[in-house]
Amino acid sequence: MNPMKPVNFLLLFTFLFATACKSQDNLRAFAADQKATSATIKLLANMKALSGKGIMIGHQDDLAYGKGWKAPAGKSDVYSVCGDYPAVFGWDLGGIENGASVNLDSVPFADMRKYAIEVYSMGGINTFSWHLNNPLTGSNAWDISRNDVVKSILSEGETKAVYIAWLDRVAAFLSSLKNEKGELIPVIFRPFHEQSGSWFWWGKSLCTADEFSRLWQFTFTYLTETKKLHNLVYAFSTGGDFTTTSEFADRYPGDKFVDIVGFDYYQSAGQSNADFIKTLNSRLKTLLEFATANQKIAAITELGYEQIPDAEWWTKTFYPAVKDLPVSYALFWRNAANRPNHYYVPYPGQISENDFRKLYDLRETLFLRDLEKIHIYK
Ligand code: BMA
Repeated sequence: MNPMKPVNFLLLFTFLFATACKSQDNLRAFAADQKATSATIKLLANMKALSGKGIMIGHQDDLAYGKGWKAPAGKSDVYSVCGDYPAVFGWDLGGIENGASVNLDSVPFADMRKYAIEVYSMGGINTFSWHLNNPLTGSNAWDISRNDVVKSILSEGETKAVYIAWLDRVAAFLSSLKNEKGELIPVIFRPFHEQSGSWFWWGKSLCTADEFSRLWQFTFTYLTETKKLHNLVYAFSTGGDFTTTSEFADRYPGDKFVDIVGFDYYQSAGQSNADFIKTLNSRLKTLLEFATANQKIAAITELGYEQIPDAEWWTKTFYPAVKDLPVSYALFWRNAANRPNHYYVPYPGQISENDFRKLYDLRETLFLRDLEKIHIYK
């Protein structure tokens, strides 16, 4: 544990000053939602200004459960290892569409709301993905038995009505995220992820690029205009299977509908560290080319090496792949409480625990305490 992690104050204050000098109007020009709340615009601007100064480290479901424990223990595996929380906290809305009280990974939505508000008040960032069920078959997100789901959402019919009712529930949840003054908390919304693969009903071989874009645009317009929800930062995230910017953007719905661009990438069992570094690094360079040209924030929206079977993975494999690149954040996937081999950050006693602390100690990796100093919503 090293609470004295070195911080480059000069850089932090320089960027804060730079951000403060730009008018809200200038900053707003780059937001997908032109009516985004000023705290949402500030979040975007600060994320942009931070990119290149340090990479924020995130963890899915960090406060809800971890290796061998489940709330209400009130723990965090990241905190147990390095004495600080992640900067970015991932949550998943899967199940909310049915009015369920817990999500697909058994996190009660009432707790998720509480955690997200807590994260905001500690100065951290929340990002929500949505493994939503299949609105045509009623089965789960992985049900790819029909290739006309997106098409039927876009037609005037029953599936569209079902999908709209689901969006209403998502909107109700996201609009319940308020601070103590009753103001909406800005959060990242990352729907329809990994659409470049074909394992979810919204995947590549299950709809055309045009249908996918229209689904995204419909969702965006419904949430912003019909539901008047203006606290969302929109993240478009593909799988890690592209090599060119045009492959990356195959299903990109357009600059007016997206704030963050990213992709999900995992080290697979049997993949060498060298290959992982090379592949992740080259995907990031392509992503950054696209992000720069389109003035978007770039992130690794999901990442990890299941069970981290390498004691020095953090500083010898992960960090070399991202070093010196202006990537905003990397979200490591969940430490499942109910699947013993499904974890992506160390817990006390795990073989990579010391190395994770070394990653934490690097000036260029940002955790919650670093964000506390920045005031990312101001
Ligand atoms: C997957 C796995 C599943 C989980 C899903 C949604 O990658 O972690 O166990 O249900 O994400 O969080």
